[in-house]
Amino acid sequence: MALQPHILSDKDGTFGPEGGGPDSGLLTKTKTRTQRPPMYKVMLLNDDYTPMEFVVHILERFFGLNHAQSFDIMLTVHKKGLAVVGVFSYEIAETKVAQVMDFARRHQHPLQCTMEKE
Ligand code: TYC
Repeated sequence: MALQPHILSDKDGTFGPEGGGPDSGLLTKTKTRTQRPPMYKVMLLNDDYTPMEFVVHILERFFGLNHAQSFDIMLTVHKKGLAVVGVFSYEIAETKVAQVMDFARRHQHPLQCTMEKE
């Protein structure tokens, strides 16, 4: 009568070679989602005192915009109250805001620049 080798069965495949048991040689893949860093909108706010040319100069100097782009954005702020002038990583946005606020303060203009998570 033949022996019944049931104790060696591997119905669930745990012990390979196709299963994922110890030393089976199979690699398990873990899907890792890469998170993009949050981005921040930098905005200029309108006021009644800062000269238009000063705002245009700020946009050219700190945001790398040409004169026409700068004039357009300045006019949008003037008419609508505020406008987004660029979208940056946290550190870059923080630096732009600080540069604008410092430059405006040194020229004694009340211009306000803020940032907000997108
Ligand atoms: N409103 C200002 C004026 O009439 C011009 C201005 C534009 C001020 C944009 C601030 O962010 C600003 N002189």
